[in-house]
Amino acid sequence: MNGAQYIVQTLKQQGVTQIFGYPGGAIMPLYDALYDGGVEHLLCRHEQAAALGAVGYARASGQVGVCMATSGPGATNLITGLADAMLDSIPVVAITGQVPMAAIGTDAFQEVDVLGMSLSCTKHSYLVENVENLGDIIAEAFEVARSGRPGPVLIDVPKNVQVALVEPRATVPCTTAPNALDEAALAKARAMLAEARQPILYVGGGVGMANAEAELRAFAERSGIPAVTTLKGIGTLNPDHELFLGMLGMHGTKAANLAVQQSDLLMVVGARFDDRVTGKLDAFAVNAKVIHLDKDAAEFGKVRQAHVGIDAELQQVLPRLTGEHLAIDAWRDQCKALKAEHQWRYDHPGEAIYAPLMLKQLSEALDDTAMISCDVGQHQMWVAQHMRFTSPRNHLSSAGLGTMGFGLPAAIGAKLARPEHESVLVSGDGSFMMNVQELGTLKRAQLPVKMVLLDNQRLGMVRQWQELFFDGRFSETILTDNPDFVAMAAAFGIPGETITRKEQVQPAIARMLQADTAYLLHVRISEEENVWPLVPPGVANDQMMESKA
Ligand SMILES: Cc1ncc(C[n+]2csc(CCOP(=O)(O)OP(=O)(O)O)c2C)c(N)n1
Repeated sequence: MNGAQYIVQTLKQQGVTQIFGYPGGAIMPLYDALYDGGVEHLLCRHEQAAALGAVGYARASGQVGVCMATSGPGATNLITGLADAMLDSIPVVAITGQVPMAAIGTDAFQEVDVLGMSLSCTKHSYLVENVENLGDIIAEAFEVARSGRPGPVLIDVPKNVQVALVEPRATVPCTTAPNALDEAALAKARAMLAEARQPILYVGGGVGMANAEAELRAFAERSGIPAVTTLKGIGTLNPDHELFLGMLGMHGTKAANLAVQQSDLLMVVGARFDDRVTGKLDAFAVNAKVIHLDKDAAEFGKVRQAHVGIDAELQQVLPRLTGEHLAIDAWRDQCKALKAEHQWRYDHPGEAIYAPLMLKQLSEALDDTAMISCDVGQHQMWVAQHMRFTSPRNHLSSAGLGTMGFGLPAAIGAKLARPEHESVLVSGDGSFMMNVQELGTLKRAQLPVKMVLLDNQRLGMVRQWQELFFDGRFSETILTDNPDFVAMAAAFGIPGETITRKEQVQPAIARMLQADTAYLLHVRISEEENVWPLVPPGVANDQMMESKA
């Protein structure tokens, strides 16, 4: 067999059943091997969407997502998706074709140094120089992508390696052993928990990535510590629990931010003190000691000093942390009171559609297995605030990179990962246009992805900041020249409708969910609506703005 066939064989050995990609000159041998190679390949309409499709697939399934592209522009188009996967710790393997080894360094047609370009946005990158190494490199790449703190890995395969003949050999199974638990650190963490009067459990995306939701929920139940999550941690904890205070940070709940600010101990699990979480760092939870649990020890002290950092598998360490219900009744009552005092309000005057209420109604119309992908902006924050998630695998949001254009390809990837579950996109009119060509991919794959497009004819989140912090100078954020979105969907054979008034919302959601095809629900909303609350730049998280005044 040749190198390209060897790649397909090794991918199958890794359990790969779905690839997202786009062909071109330097990867033609691999596409030839895929022709009857027995692995599904979805032709996307842009390599960025192929990478983000793989991200969506990985996020929804917990498996490694796989994407591929040709050299040069195909490879550079993948880069945004890899950076997205890097910042959100998503396991992805990307395979790029490269010009033949002999041509590397000659400015050959469609030659770019994708390995060099990828180094800062992948966990690891390989250039395969010898066909003999292909199998081992691919096996290792999958292990690197999914082990420890997951992330993207790039394998660049020159064309001559793809066509070279090879005698396949069994790949050496590559597994990494977990670290031994640091018993002294554990004992210190237990003592800190026992002493704390106002502890908060601060949960990030790392818990879901480690499949440690059950252990985390058991710990939260046992200890009775009030809890908050990051954007990526949404779904990890029981959303209906009386001690769950919601998301913290810039657009977090008031209850979450106030409780965190008053806490004397932050137990941080699989989170990284992102600046969207902390706001003004030196004013963030100033009286709190920190216990930090993470699979990536580089996070300890990176942004906020930890009193104890434990680098361990979360599934192992969480059950060993505390056996008892902490004696913090007064604090629990205080947190419950904060939660009761700062409930969301959905009473909104007028006939126009109020996006937070609409998203709450959408959430109520879906069951707990539905996967919601979103784009970036106001609608993304409204999804995080007003939709209910019981698993982090159901909330696909580009948290770290904030990649506009993420939503549609991610929703496609999610639907392929879990065809039995509803895949719903919530997008904004700006973001939707960033990967709108993927309507063609939807059509090709005939996937019943449901799309809710919240159209405020603005780059809403930027408009909001211009209104609040740039004296209302709306520089390049007005999109009154948007296309007719329903007609555009129709051009791809996708039915849809536009709604503009509150009373149309629930029947339209029902029609969308009843459709057995893809569907576009185009929702006109006011351009003046803002996301509240908001921690303005440069202040502490307890200084949240709740309105323009
Ligand atoms: C690729 C990319 N370019 C620019 C931005 C900056 N940005 C963040 S939110 C936003 C506006 C998004 O507008 P839209 O998709 O309509 O959503 P809305 O905020 O109106 O809900 C922009 C331009 C980004 N996050 N990603």
